[in-house]
Amino acid sequence: MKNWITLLGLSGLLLLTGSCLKDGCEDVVCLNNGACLEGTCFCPLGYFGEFCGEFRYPTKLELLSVAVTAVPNEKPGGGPYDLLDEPDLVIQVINDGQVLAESEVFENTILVDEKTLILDPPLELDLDGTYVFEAADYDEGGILEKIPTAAVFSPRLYFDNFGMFFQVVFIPENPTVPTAGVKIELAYTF
Ligand SMILES: [Ca+2]
Repeated sequence: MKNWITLLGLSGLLLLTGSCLKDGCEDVVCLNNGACLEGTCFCPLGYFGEFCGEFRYPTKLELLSVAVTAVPNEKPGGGPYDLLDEPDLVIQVINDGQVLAESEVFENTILVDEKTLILDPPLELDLDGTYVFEAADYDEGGILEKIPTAAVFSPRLYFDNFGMFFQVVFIPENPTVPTAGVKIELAYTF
């Protein structure tokens, strides 16, 4: 059965390739990285209209998850976060100084291991809001020591500059943060 499906997929691909030669796309220009098929433009997320020329912001934007893919080995001033073992990672979503969501404590995190805060239900974001995805080391007594990630997300600014993405990856530019990575997943409603 698996082979049969593969064959079907292959013949479908051949048909598509063949029809592209005379599919009415010669005079069609799809804007904003839209793709033409049989004379019709298929638009990337966020783009609409016959030729993908119209951009729309989502009417609803939801945060599904925040993954920390890496954190620095040392504090910005030098020295480890935990003297005896690995840092205990907590992931926070912060807006206007308020913690909107917080992960469990991932104890003795191996630094290269990806840890994910899943928002269930998803967290609705304000297009004009500014969100900080923070990592922290959890210490005895509930003390959180901030680990710089430089992951600041302003949806409207982001869309204005980069268009729509399903996934946003933050790579800090601050050289005092040797390695830190945060990856978020979003859901859009138009
Ligand atoms: Ca700790």
